[in-house]
Amino acid sequence: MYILAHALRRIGIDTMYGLVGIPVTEMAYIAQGTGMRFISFRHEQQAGMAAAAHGFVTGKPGVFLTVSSLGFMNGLTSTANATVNCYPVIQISGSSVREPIDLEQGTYEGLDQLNVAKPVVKAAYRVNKAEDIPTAVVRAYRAAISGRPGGVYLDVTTPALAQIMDRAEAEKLFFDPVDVQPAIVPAPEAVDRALQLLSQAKKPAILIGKGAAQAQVEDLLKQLVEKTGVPFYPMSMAKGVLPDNHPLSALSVRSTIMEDADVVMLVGARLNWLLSRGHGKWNPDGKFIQLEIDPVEIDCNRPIAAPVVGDLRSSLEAMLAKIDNYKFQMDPAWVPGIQAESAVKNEKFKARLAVKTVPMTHWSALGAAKAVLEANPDVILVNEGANTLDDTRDSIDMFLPRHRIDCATWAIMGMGMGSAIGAAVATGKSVVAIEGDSAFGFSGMDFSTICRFKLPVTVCVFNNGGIYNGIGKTLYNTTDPAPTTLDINARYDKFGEAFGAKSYYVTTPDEFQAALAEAVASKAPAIIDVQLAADAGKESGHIGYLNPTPLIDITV
Ligand code: ADP
Ligand code: TZD
Ligand code: MG
Repeated sequence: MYILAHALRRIGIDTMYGLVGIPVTEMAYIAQGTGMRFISFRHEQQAGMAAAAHGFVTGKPGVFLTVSSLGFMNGLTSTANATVNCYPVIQISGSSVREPIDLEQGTYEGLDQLNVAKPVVKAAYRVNKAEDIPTAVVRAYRAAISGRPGGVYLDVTTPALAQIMDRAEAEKLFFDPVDVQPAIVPAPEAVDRALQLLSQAKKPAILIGKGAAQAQVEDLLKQLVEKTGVPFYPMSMAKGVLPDNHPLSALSVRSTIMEDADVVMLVGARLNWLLSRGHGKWNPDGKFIQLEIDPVEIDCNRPIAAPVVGDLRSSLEAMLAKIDNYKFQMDPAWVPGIQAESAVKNEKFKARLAVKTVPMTHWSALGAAKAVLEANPDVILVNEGANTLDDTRDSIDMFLPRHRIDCATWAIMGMGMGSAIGAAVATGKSVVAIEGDSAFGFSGMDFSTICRFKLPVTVCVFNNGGIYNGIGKTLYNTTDPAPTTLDINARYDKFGEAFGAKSYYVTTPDEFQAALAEAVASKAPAIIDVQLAADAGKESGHIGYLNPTPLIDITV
């Protein structure tokens, strides 16, 4: 265990998230003994979400520790989610003695964890003896962070954890790995091909994804956008890479970009379901440039005319170095058109948020939140739900990179408390989590972790009484609540009382704004029950079209 803790410290890990028990309890104490922070959770999934947020905001792997069998499985959902989202994460789990697991002899918490993990993580390793721990930690670190980042599983068996070694012998095993995140420099001809296409475009656009946020290339993107004058559209977690109020932001005119742009340059963004996989509204004659680290991503949905495979820093540097060799031929009406359309849309949106509807809708509540969050641009915003997600993303402008964390590529509920904790611990900054009442339910108990560690996190629960809303109809002759119905009268603020945090119950936009401003200023744990109308919100928020069939009223 000492070897594991020291190997992690040696590679720069200063925080471990986790939930202890046999066989890793002492591991957590020992980690603390090396000067590492150990943030202990109520559920492993949240420890994993915290590690993921830590990875996203710092660019270094977030590490979390779980016990064997179910603890491991609870955590694995987060490691899988990290892999899908390209967040660098290392899940370290204790596991039982191997022999009785392999013979299925019914050992304590026996599970072949390595093989369960393998299909859903970027890489998985098992350490059976203490001598291998330093190498295993370095391999896990490299796997998490190099190339396309992802979730890595490190299985540490009980014998390896328990093994005692001579200290001097153990010290000889440690080493400092060289160049753990090597630059991947794009081919010069790929860079020229991309610049050629971008410069000849009449209606070009740059689409920024969360890969760009993670790669911390905001300085280079700013140069590229401002030098070329090409408008940009940020994906949800790329909001703030360049400020949302930048004159070249096309945030409000996504459809125009999709339908009219002739060349779109994807920067750390995938053409996945979030972008209709390149079909639907997209201009069928439009061409794509893709700056991407993983060569296998290219062409996965639409042919990519100019792939630039490399790490974003190297690729953007290479493009900027050659950009003056190219004459940009953008249609002079393209950007003014986008700006004029944006101005109209922004005005409409502003008017919608200004209406102080009571009982509150998502919009009237967000009008209040917007005032506070935009006055505190350095607050990190965590956001999940359906309507609560979509409407918050559309309402709250971001001005700084890596300040928005949400349910992302898998659209999962249950990232809220963990992500808020990871973001607050990793950065020391204040966090506001805007949560649907259903979304909050998945991770709510880890609000107590926010309180135990006295983190500057304010949780706002948008209570409309259900999944999508609180007016789910009971279609058949049952006395049970509708499948989407939760509790419109629930008082989520009582969590604050239970765990010693500031708590507020608000029913009007003005009350919400005052409470949120006070809670953020306090830099202490706080929870606000934001009482919405039960009919606020529609099925599946903005993605109702993905439901296989509309909700129909058939009595059988
Ligand atoms: P979004 O959901 O914001 O569109 P995605 O998660 O779909 O973003 O895409 C992020 C992409 O960025 C992934 O394909 C990933 O491989 C890529 N990526 C991550 N880090 C880097 C990097 N340092 N350099 C280049 N590409 C990167
Ligand atoms: N389970 C998991 C792990 N992820 C999911 N995405 C879902 C279930 C299904 N789901 C959604 O896609 S959104 C959502 C669920 C349960 C909750 C929406 O309700 P909410 O937000 O209260 O969080 P609104 O504001 O009422 O829409
Ligand atoms: Mg709800």
